[in-house]
Amino acid sequence: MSLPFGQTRTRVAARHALIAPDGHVNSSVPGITGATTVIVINAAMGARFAQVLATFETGGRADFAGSEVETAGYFETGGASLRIGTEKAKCGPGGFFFAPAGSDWSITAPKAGTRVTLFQKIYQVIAGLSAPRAVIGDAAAMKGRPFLGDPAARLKVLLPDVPEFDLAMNIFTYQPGATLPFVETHVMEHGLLMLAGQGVYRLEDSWYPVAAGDAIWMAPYCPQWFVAMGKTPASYLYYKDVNRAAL
Ligand code: UGY
Ligand code: MN
Repeated sequence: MSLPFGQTRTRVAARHALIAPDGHVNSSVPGITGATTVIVINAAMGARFAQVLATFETGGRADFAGSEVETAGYFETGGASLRIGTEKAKCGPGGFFFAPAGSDWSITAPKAGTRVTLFQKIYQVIAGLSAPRAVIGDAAAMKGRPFLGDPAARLKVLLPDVPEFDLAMNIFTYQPGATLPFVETHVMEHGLLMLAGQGVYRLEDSWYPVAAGDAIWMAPYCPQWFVAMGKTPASYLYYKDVNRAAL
């Protein structure tokens, strides 16, 4: 559905943002070729991480050398070959990975139209703690657990929740009418991609209709709440920073 002339659902506020796909503009990102790449969230917005959406053409690829940056990735559609260090796998829709800081990784031989979301941040080292391991998995094969006892709101925790990992990547799926049980306010920051369905997201004191394709940034302590609406389940992928000291 086309929007009225001069309108967008996108809103960029000081401590949260809704980025609707109608406003996407591509950037060249070093390491990614043969793809349209949108830097949906990054430090220029006020975030402490980056959320990048890459849509690959046939023959496109991503090649990243080891650095202080760690990457969590999720294949929304399509498929490709993935390599992290010496580990190799084929990823299809629902495939995900974590490439630790210091590891080189690549995505090659994508099917045309493969959509991958990358969350990238600088790894926060803790002296004496070993580095997190590489992870490759398939969210499509995971069931999800009821969130705080509600079977209508199910959470898939994709990465190990152990002190070595300073980021989490999860998928939340809500039946129509299901909600986050309360308005959350927390130190963790979020980057979010709506994968399916629709609903209303509360961000601070604003309520936004959201649908598949929308992205959201929530700064630390941004009050947040969601209700799924419509006739099909709503699902979102999200990032958060975890497991680090208060001071
Ligand atoms: O993990 C979370 O903080 C999650 N419950 N937040 C959210 O879905 N906005
Ligand atoms: Mn939250």
